[in-house]
Amino acid sequence: MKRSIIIFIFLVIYFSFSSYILLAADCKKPIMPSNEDWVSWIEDVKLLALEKGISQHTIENELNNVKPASKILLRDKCQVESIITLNEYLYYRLDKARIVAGNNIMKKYQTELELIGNFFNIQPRIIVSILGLESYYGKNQGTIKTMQAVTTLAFDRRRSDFYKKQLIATLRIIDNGFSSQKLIGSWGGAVGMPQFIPTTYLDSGYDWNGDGLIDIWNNYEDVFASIANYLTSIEKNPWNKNYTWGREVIPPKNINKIFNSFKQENPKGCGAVKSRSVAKSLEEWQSFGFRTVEGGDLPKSKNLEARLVAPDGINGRMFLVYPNYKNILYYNCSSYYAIAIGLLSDAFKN
Ligand SMILES: [Ca+2]
Repeated sequence: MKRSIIIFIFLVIYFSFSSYILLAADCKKPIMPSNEDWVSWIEDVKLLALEKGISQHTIENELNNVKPASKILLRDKCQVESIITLNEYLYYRLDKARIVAGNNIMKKYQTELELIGNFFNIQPRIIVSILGLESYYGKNQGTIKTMQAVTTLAFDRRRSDFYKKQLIATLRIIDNGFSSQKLIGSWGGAVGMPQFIPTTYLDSGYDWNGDGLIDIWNNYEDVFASIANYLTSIEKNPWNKNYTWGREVIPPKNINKIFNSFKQENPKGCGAVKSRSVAKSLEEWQSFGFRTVEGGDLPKSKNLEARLVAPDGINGRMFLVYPNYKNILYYNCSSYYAIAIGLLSDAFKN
């Protein structure tokens, strides 16, 4: 008996320590590639870039001198997956200063935002909300050279297609005439005020002021138009300006009994897309007993389908989200993120 208790205690201690060691090992100073490994890998990248139509000039200029950066690997490996509630997440994102700054942007660029909103068929407050969360309206764009970020991450995740695509896209942006010295952003390779990854910049960047450059680092008009272009050009899910993103709701008292019946069967897409419930009309949600946060009836929109989102489970805050919400998830597939974008955009109205 005593012996088994001792063994049990030993195992508990052993496993707690070994998991701690595993966790810490990921976060230790990263092992950098040898010069030989790096140079031989760069030669492969050069061949790939040539194949993809990047000019010899850009390839030589950019890839001959690029070196991996340990601080980028350290950030990549040491991302803390903290578990926080929706309210904790929102506390740092829906702060008063951010709402005031957003309202100022809305006022300052009212004419441009109206034109861009009408052209792309999207509400300006959604565009400004994205800008507010991505980079605090352009203030926090990152200071890492994108070429170095994507090359380091493409090497470290050699089997990852994602960063190899970002590396080729970065070379293409430079090839198109953008100075690589000015091409800076986050350690993860996101650039400019909207924090686009390089492939998104190429696909959705928009030169609104017509000066021949898609400047998402300095020019607000290009930034607004690029965000609008991205959110409204998602295949099979056009943005509908007649509707908003969704709304917070109060569930009925019997939510425990009916909650599971709303789950999608065999859902497809990224995590937050899958975690939305099945679609029902607002009338149906009303008949189940869902009400607005003020306790009133849900709006009577016959053609609008809504899905229930409960990011903190049955005891947390709940939302009925409309089809536009899915487009926000394309920007960043996180329920917390999309809800924060929606609520921040609502705050601008007042
Ligand atoms: Ca421009």
